[in-house]
Amino acid sequence: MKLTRRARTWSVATAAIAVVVLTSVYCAQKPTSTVMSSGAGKVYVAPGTYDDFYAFMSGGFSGQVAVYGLPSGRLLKVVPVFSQNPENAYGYSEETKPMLMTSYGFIPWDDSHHTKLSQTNGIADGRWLFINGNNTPRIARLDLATFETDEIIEIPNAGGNHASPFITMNTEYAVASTRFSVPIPQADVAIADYAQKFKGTISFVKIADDGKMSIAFQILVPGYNYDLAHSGKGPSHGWAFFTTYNSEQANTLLEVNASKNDKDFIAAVNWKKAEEYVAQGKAKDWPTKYFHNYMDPATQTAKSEVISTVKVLDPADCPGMIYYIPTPKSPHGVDIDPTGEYIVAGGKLAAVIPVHSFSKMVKAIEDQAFDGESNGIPVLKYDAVVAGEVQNPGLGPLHTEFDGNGFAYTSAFISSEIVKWKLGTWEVVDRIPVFYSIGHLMIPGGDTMKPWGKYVIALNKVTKDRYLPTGPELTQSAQLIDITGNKMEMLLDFPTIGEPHYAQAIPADIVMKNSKQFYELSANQHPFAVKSEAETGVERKGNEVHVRMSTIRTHFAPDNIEGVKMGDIVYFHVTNLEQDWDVPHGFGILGLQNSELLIMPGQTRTITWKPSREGVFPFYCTDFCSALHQEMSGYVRVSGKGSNVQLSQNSRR
Ligand code: RUQ
Ligand code: CUA
Repeated sequence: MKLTRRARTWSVATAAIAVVVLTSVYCAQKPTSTVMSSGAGKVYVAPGTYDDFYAFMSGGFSGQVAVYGLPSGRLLKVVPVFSQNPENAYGYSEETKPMLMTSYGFIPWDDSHHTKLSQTNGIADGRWLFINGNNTPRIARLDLATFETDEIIEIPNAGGNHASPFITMNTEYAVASTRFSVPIPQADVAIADYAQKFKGTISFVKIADDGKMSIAFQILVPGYNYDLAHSGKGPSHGWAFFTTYNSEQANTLLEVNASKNDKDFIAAVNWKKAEEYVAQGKAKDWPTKYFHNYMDPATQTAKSEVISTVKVLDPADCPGMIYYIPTPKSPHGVDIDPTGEYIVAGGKLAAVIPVHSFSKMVKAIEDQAFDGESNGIPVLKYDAVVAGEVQNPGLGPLHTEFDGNGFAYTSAFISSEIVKWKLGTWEVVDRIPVFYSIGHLMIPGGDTMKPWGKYVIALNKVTKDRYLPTGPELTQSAQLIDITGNKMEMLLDFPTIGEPHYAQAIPADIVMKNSKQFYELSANQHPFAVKSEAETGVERKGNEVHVRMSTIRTHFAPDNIEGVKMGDIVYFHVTNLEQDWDVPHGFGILGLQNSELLIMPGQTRTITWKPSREGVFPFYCTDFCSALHQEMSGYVRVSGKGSNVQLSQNSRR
């Protein structure tokens, strides 16, 4: 049946009332409409009111982070991280280009998978958000006062930074490991020599009190695939856990050859021990090359430093630092419950969900309950470590989140469902189908010591018939499910940007009180900043023309520029003089081969333009800033190479 526009308007506008009416009047006779209407009421956020949670979802192959409000599913912002973004010149402006520098050169794209909020005492604290770059191994840190990318560090000696960036409970480290083993250090070797020559690394990225990242050390590990991770908490604080697959060390036809072993491993790393070994000088300084890029807060310009050595620990020199826990069939996710005791593996090809016990693991290590070793790493006895197995958990269990009330929720990719089960008894208590093919799932705080519960979000890989068709590619999809009752209840479908992998959510009041409204103009130390229109001007240095320009409602200064010549590169350094919330100005000029600029109040941003022909070129503000926005424009005159038109400007001083 088709809804008429009127019917749709009615249903939205009166949804809140409908909940009350339908539940009270029709409840007894019409259970299905009650479910639907109460679902609508639970996600309805009235105009002018705020959502309860911020949700931060990875953009997958878009390389960005998307910020949503929950429960409405409203998209609030896309924060560019690993990919250029012409909407606001991220990765195009001179100030932000260094952020995308790597040892492979300037990289305009990456594939981002896992968002992680910073934590204090095991609770998400809303200061920063971390996310991994998977393809060209990197970790980014976003500042949640500005919702901008503040820092990106490259991870050397890695191939596919997938098990990343999993934060320790006081944000001491972000842990990261290589998904693909590679020759380390990189070398020209035969791929058939995989088993002899390829290795993996596990990296510990130190996070300073101000958020600054640095690579503390790396651990060289056997050449398996390291898939996902989580850091311990509470009693297991000081340990980090990584799933592995391909312990077969296959290098071709992995779907068959890496699925032969009955069990692969969870690598349990005692990072406090590793720190001791580093302090004792056990780490070797390996020559390497990686970039560390960060925003200088004074100039709001990204800087790159190139680092040429990294500390590497070899487990052979460091007894007691790493153990393998046998885990059925190519495990995918590894998730630690809020008490820090249970280590839940997502055995994606397994018929059960194995749950390991941290305290049993410690005891097994003490008792030396080993089952031999794998490439020099001691393997613990499965029975000595396992706490229980969840039977009948759905097909293809991948990831688990927790509600803080003793229940766990596991995504099952193949059977497209979320399965709820009880910690300790391991019994499945509820299941709900999702549409379709769920990957990650997320409960606000659901991987911390303090889950806020309320909802679980299914982050689905396939959408098929859930929305209006949009050609061959359909939007990716998230689904919001109420978990406050005994039965899970589907509330809402909403589209996502790129492919949602992992996500995080946090109560809105923790983040919103710190939100920055504008940059202080008086604190702007950008070398080309202007503090008033009197400081604007044009200057020639050889074939470079530097324009110090200002914007304020509703004009540019200068707004007429002459004397630019063919062969020049023009640098427009634009300062937004506004000191008010939500008044960015934009800048674009005819034939700009770059992106527009979007300049926040108090900020200076620079875009370069190389005129390709003689003439007079209009520029204008691209952001509808006021009633006289259409008047906010100007001209640049471009003359021939040998012309004697003097460089000049006409500003309104
Ligand atoms: S994972 S494919 Cu996070 Cu389940 Cu990346
Ligand atoms: Cu400034 Cu439109």
